[in-house]
Amino acid sequence: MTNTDFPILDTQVYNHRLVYLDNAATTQKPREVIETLTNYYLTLNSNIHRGAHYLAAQATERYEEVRRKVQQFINAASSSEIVFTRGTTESINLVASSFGQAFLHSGDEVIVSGMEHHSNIVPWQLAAQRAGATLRVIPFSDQGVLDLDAYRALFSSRTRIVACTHVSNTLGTVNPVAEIVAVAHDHGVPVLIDGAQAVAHMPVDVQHLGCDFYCFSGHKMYAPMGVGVMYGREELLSQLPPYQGGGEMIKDVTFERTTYNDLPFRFEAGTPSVGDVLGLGAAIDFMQRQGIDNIGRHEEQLLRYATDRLSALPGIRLFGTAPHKAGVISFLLGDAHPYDVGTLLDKLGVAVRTGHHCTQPIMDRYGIPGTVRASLACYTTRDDIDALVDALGRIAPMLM
Ligand code: C6P
Repeated sequence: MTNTDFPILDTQVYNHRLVYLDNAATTQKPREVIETLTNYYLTLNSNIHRGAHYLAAQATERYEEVRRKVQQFINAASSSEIVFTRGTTESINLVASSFGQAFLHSGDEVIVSGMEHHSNIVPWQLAAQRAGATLRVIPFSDQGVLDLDAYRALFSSRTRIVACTHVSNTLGTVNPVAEIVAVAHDHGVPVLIDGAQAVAHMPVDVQHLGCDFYCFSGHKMYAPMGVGVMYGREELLSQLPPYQGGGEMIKDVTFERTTYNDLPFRFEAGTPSVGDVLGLGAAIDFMQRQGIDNIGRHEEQLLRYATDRLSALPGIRLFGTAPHKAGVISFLLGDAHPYDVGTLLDKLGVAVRTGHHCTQPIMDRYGIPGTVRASLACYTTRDDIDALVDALGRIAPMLM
């Protein structure tokens, strides 16, 4: 792979080479994904599932082909378990809303982990408020490792669902999802996994993990913004009421009553973002050509290199030092505000994210306002890490 696969990486920022280390926010898009999107609008654009004409039939076929591709990508048992959404946030809201309506009652409990993105907290809070249920929170250690004994102790006869992230977007921790699921299933409780930060970095097999729901965004795995996936195990998904009403999710409508469509269409009301879905298909092809194991190994080596180099800098504090991590490094430089660090890095061409990363409870846990976060992708190089470390060395005297 070269930069010609990712044209944007040739960008100059304030006369510096762009060093893009904000991949947990969104990855850049390979040329073939951009071309797939462009070609869709140049040659195929039409609404799907409804037109009686050539373009509509072609677009529908391509769209459904991507659904089967996603099924294989995460090893779902059936393509009807794959629901296209706008992203992880919409996927989790869909489950929290529908599951909440069907299964949450006054006095019930929802278990979430203490390292969730707001997208896997607030939808459950909303569902819990509607039902009169409460959230119970799995604590984590200073290193950023979930306390599984505490997790086991959280279960009660009122526990209805567990919602947990696969990989923390702030700490980088890779959580032991299969174990988390097994514990919940021992109590007869289903599990939703937020896979937003996992799918681009490691192979994901939903049947092996055993989870009941698995949610992710296309834009964090080299696909366009505007498309995401909600995987739901068919047996459970078929018991959930629709999330949104509208076209395509119905079989029959009168003013008195509506019968709903089969899975997965029941959960895809309205016109979907067809071009973005095709772009997701191209992104999966791209990742599979690189080899997801190869991407994971590459990022793991870089993470080790970056951790070693950053740890050697005077005054640095790392947040998230779990033994099993993905390519996310959160840190503070002395007492400097993360925003100041990020702004000065930007002037040297280094793009990082600063702030609470939509995980305010993590910041509260450590008693800090935010962190500086560097995050990796398949195109990240040692040169990028060196550029980050050199830039930090240059700005440190201004801030400390
Ligand atoms: N995290 C980050 O910079 P959406 O916005 O729907 O594509 O994804 C939401 C989301 C859910 N869960 C996790 C673990 C995430 O990391 C994210 C998005 C970005 O960390 C933007 S806040």
